Amino acid sequence: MAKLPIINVPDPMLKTLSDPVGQVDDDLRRLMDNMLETMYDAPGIGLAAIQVAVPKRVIVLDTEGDEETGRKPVFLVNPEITWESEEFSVYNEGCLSVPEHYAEVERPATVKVKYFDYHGQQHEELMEGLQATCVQHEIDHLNGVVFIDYLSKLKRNMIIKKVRKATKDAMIL
Ligand code: GNR
Ligand code: NI
Repeated sequence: MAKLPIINVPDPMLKTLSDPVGQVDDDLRRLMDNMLETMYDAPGIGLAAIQVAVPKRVIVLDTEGDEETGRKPVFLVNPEITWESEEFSVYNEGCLSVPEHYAEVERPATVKVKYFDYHGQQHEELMEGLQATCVQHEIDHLNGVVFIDYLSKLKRNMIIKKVRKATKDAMIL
């Protein structure tokens, strides 16, 4: 497995509409393994392929596991939300492509998600709580949307400016 570099805002790649995957093969599984290692290393609870500069509709999630009790990775290929609750929940979200900035985002509390797994098997599953928030955040990435897009233009521009500066400073060090 290999750790991949994560791109940050305002990289225009993060605005890309990612392409559906044609088939789940060994090359795709290698990408998913590398994404999982990258996510655990960050550390994060979700990662979309576009965050490692690959415009494919692939997500990895692990909102439950930890090092002690064991990892619970979930791989989602071509995920689609087929139902969402009328009830909303608010979560203070962060993003590995927007390091060190957090903001409250309101999303449907429960969603039903149809997807193909690591072996190309199809599933349709109800997700709630943090997993529901996270899967919606990741599907947004596949559609070129980052959580700061839900904030005011003023807040978004301020965050982008700070991340850009921090990214630049990190390159000099
Ligand atoms: O690690 C992450 N934590 C998180 C917290 C609240 C809502 C969404 C997330 S996803 C984020 C990792 C990431 O950037 N995925 O795209
Ligand atoms: Ni993110």
